Amino acid sequence: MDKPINDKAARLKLAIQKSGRLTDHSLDLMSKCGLKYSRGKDQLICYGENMPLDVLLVRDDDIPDLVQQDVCELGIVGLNVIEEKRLAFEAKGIKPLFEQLMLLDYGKCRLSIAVPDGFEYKGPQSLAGKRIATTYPNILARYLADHSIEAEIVTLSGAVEIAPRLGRADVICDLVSTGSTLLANHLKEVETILLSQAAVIRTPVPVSEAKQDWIHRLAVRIEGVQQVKESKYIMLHAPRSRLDEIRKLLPGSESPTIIPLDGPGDKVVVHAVCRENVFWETLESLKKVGASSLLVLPVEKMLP
Ligand code: PRT
Ligand code: ZN
Repeated sequence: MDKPINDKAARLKLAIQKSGRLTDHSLDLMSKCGLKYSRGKDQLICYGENMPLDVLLVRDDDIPDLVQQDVCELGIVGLNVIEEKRLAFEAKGIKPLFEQLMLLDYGKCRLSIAVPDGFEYKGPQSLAGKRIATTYPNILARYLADHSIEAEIVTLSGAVEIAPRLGRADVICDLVSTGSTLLANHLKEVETILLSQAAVIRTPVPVSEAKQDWIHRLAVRIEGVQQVKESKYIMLHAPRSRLDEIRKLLPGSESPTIIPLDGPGDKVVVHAVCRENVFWETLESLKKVGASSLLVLPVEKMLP
């Protein structure tokens, strides 16, 4: 039986970004996992009403530290922040006390090196002796060391893309998603040094059985939420003789359920969960091989 949800010691704490690119996605994900919450007066904590889980709203850079200090057992933050913190701790001889539990399907971006228009870039060695502005000094230092490049790292807290114009750096190393910020600043992306997306981190410190049970339940629900986004439930009628062709056309589906249709003839009903979107073209192809009465439905929840 579930522990009472107001048992303080059994309540999990999850840190998410307070205001930024990951905030809406992360709150939405928690809602889809079934969490109902009320927001505290200071707007810094969302108290879970139907799960023993409270959500702390903080700056994204503080999330790994909160898990490190055991203030929160869980956090949602970009791989870029996780990796930078991990390397920063390791450089200081501190063991990182946060580990990746699962990847999330949002916050996708890349950490790249970009050079100003006119810079003659012939490969990573062109960076030797240059000043590189970044907010990710540890990830950049690792990249330079891996490529045996000696360059000066200029650590900034923001507005990295204007550093070359201000004469503070020769090139930059910054996050990119669409690339339009680079374009607007006359910079060209030349190397990707890290691919990033949001991830759930957790403490490696053992937690109570009740908390562990909820971490597991939450992870399974998150997995389910991510899977249903693209999934569709498809139903159709088909002649039994064309089943092999129909199976091949169903995108990303496991073995479909086949039910004989009442009445004369050799028709069956096919039900399948497709793990990919079902496009009009697929339905047209299914029809061509004899399918009829096609129905595609959204999937709301899914548990493996
Ligand atoms: O206040 P706080 O410290 O919490 O927020 P923040 O300003 O540090 O972070 P925020 O909200 O900008 O980003 C949070 C996380 O979103 C990052 O750590 C990444 O994991 C992820 N993310 C995804 C991005 C981007 N895409 C992104 N495009 N973070 C930043 N950017 C920047 C990029 O550097 C560029 O300057 O957005 C600008 C626009 O990008 P383009 O390429 O689309 O023009
Ligand atoms: Zn930040």
